Amino acid sequence: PNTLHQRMSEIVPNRLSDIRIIRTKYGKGNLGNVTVDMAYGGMRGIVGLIWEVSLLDPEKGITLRTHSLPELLPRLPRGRRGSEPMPEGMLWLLLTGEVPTKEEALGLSAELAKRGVVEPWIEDVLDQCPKTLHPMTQLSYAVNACQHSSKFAKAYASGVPKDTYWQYYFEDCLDLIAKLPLIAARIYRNVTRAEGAPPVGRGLSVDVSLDWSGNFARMMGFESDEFDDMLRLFLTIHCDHEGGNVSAHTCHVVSSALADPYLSFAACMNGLAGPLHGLANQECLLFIVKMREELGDNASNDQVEAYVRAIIKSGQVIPGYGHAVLRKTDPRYTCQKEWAEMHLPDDPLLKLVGQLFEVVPRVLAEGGKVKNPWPNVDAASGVLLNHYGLKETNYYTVLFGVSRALGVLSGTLWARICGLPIERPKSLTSEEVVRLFGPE
Ligand code: CMX
Repeated sequence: PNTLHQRMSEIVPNRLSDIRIIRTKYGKGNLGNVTVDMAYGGMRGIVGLIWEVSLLDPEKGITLRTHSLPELLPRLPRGRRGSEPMPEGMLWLLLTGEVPTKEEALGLSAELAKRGVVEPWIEDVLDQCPKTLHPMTQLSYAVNACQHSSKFAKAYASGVPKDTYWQYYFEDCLDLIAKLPLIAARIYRNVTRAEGAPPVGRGLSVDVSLDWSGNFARMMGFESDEFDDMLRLFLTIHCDHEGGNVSAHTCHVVSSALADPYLSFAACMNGLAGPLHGLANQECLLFIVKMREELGDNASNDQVEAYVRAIIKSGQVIPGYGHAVLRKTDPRYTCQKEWAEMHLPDDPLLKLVGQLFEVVPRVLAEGGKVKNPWPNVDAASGVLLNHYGLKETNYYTVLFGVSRALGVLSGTLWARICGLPIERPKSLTSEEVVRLFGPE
């Protein structure tokens, strides 16, 4: 079958010619006005980026290369084991715009397994991290260290022509995606080891007969087929959420200075580690567990509502609810909730997830301050992980990050294919705002 690189090499020239035509025809099109409030307000609503691989609709949720999640999930190829789609298929789709055949996805899976090696000194660096160093910090640290073997950085330094950059960038992206399960599993094993036990040391390696998720699960120490399938689903659906969110945008802006994929993705992970973004999945499970401790297993909706109101009154946010762009229930929440209802219907935490869904949107909608009262991707994911024994909440964002590599590296690779220039929006001072709009 086609390798991903062959298919990309066929697609790239056609797509570049399409983009040239689009720019000639519509280059002067106006994408909207920017107000002073938008500049102070986190740039909400300002269209200022091209991100080829996904688009977020406020009502319908994410479309990945024009496919909505509910439409896409049944169509993505399954591997030799399990019944959930392989994230490798999602990677193929994001990069090429085409749903791969099963053979193509399996070929990519085998290629990633072959590339899944990490320099031993980086393993040693991770083994020397204190157990208490946050797993996201360790992930960012290790990804930065992998920059040592960047093919793009080396090619750039040797002066290769600009229109070949993407080829080296592509190599780095696949290498990095292939290394992530090994890095992330080592972090998991190290942070969860018993007090006084030695770090992982040598002996953690990718099994070429397993897929990307199966390898990740096995290296973390999980053995069940159901866990593998849950991980496949998790890694498939967390991959991308268009270009303006903190993690994707960070990857994009850092890479626009021609920093290689390792440096760009490490920066992206630092953004994902913020509590208003990826860290919310950790915060969300902690919130649900604490609520259960206080209310017990038979709480009424009225009790849940009183608990939620008290949290909001104390000035905290309800993790897992709200979104900067979405205005309806996140389809990524829905598919995780459906999985949970099928596989862990009696989990007491799942019951609380359901009760929160009945209570929180109504409470948040009161007063009209919160623009989106509905659940986002993080509202249910922790309950799944916890159910299968992955209880270390401070690790959850690492899983989000491993999945996010598929989307942000695809989007960023396409930015390099298109030769987008270094990013440099204009900023103003408050004095300048007054000078522009104020009285003499
Ligand atoms: N609980 C309580 N208050 C909330 C809220 C929530 N879940 N969501 C929004 N609000 C508040 C905001 O804090 C803000 O209050 P102030 O004006 O007092 O600062 C007000 O409502 C308006 O916010 P908004 O315009 O609706 O939302 P933003 O675009 O500013 O922020 C987000 C979006 C996601 C940061 C916010 O909804 C939030 O903090 N949610 C909880 C954290 C979370 O789940 N994050 C994960 C998002 C998905 C992801 O990136 O992984």
